[in-house]
Amino acid sequence: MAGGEGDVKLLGLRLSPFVARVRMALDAKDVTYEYVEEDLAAKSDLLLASNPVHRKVPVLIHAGKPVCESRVIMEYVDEAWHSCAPNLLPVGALERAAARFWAAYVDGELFAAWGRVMMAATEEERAGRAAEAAEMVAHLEEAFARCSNGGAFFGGDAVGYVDLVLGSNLFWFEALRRMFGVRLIDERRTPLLAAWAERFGEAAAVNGVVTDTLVGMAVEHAKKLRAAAMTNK
Ligand SMILES: N[C@@H](CCC(=O)N[C@@H](CS)C(=O)NCC(=O)O)C(=O)O
Repeated sequence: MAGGEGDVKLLGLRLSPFVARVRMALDAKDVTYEYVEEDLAAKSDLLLASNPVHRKVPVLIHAGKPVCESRVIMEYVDEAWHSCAPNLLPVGALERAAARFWAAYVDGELFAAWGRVMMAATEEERAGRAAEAAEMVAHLEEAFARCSNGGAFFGGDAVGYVDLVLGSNLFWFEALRRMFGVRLIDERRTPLLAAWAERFGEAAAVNGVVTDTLVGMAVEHAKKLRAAAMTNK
């Protein structure tokens, strides 16, 4: 194990972007860990005891101590395995602040926005919601130009914090494209992000976590969520 700092366990859910980013962060730093898939309809005692406040995945358990909330976990992984390349957060204080800002923007705004695209009841409603999400993605296109400094990733030459936070949503974006033909990142409107998404998909830490099978699972899950929402109307 890289870092040699004791046992690492991750409580997760394959379809969760919050979990996927943590898995990719651990893989990027070559940290060996045990992955435990949770059933959110019957949460394990370990999950409830480890995250009694939110009762959500992911939870990282390192040497018996839990760390909750995906972005907190990523920062923890970066610090606990600081000697293992790559650094997830940039080195400079201003660059770190920018990375945290954009990661919070993805989670606080874009995540809910693409969820609304997925759950729209009519094509007209979906078009409006897709336009809202596209505006957010346009901000991220500008952020990429600034943060990447001409490099391949938000983090520069290597996949970093913002790459993993945004990139962990990409398999859901692909599910939206397959289901509804909605392209949140597209070559015409957001050419930098379109090229970035290609590179991100090829990065070693991403392969194995985000797969075509996972996109298929996301499509099936989205269909179930939509059916449940229609029945509850
Ligand atoms: N802000 C949290 C969000 C985690 C989250 O929403 N996890 C969902 C799965 S995608 C969950 O565990 N939900 C269980 C529940 O709501 O009961 C993070 O970044 O870790």
